[in-house]
Amino acid sequence: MSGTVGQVIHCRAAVAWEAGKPLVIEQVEVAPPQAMEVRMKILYTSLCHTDVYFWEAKGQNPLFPRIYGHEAGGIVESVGEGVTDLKPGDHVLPIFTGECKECAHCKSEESNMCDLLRINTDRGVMLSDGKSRFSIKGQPIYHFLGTSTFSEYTVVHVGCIAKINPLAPLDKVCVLSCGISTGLGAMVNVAKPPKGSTVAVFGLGAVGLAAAEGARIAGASRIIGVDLNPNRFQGAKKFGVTEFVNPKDHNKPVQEVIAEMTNGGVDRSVECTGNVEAMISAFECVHDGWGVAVLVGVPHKDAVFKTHPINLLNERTLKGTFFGNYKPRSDIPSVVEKYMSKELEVEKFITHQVPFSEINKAFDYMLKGESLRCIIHMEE
Ligand code: CXF
Ligand code: ZN
Repeated sequence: MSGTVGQVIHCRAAVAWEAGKPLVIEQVEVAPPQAMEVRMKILYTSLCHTDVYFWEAKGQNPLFPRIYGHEAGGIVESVGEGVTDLKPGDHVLPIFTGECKECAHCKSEESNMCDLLRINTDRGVMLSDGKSRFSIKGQPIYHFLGTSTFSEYTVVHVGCIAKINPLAPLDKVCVLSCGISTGLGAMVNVAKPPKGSTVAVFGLGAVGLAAAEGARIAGASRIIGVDLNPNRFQGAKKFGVTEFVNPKDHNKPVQEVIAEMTNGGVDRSVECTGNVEAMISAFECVHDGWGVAVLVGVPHKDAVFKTHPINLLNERTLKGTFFGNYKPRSDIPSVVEKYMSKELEVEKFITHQVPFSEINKAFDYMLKGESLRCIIHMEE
């Protein structure tokens, strides 16, 4: 690897030239890392809904050409000036949001919303100099979420990199760099269900199933899965879901159905769809006196959450969370350790695998709703 230090690397990347059009594998140039940056070799990456959402460019300013991808695992190739805690050969997960360790958020035990490095979906360049590290014959290609992992090599700010146990299999733990940690953390860090409690999870995609997995780990006695798609119910049992409610099967609001099933409401609920009606149901289905609802799903930009204030006065708590309240550098290594100690299972989230040259298949599986996570193997 040392032969490439300080040099431009020529490698393959999957470039999105236009919104919604298949990615094209191209030869790209990847510039060396600048101050506080790390250049890493991606070994495995997986597709998350956020990649698909921005690639489709529905309702936002599209930046093209762009290299998508943010859930991944790999190895440090070289580091820029000022990077002291990472060295070539370290095993790492890039994270779409960062931790500078210096701002008020990073210094607070309660927040992971770093001022310097928090997610920015509109930026397509590196923070330090406003330039891209990717190009094709000199034409700049935009970054995505500061990670751009659909490339054999990428450049990431050091604050957006979690250094993990080198014994952890990267083809499995790569899924911990976004969706699974988001759902898991929402449950174990924010909802915190007491042992034996009753929990509802709205949305049984990868994030919701990770929330269910968190409830299982916490020792919840009943985990009620709520989804409009009955095909998801069978598979959800593996993640600890004990009962199912399909709102379409009832002619009253699902919060009333759940209240009847649970003698007044669940102790905790986690919402992972982003649909504002589901968010309201998730809040109103928690028990008065102690119930806590946690919002995770990303709503439509014009959505408005509406509930009668008495629902709060009656001692229900409404919370929201971002990336499961995990601080990327400080906390994600310990999530990897939960996998290593077999407390957390990640294999069951991995439903598909494709070689990098067939990355567009991963988009098809996700768009058809067939996959939870599809691992893309960079080395074929
Ligand atoms: C999401 C979280 C909310 C904003 C967009 C990104 N996380 C990763 O996929
Ligand atoms: Zn994601």
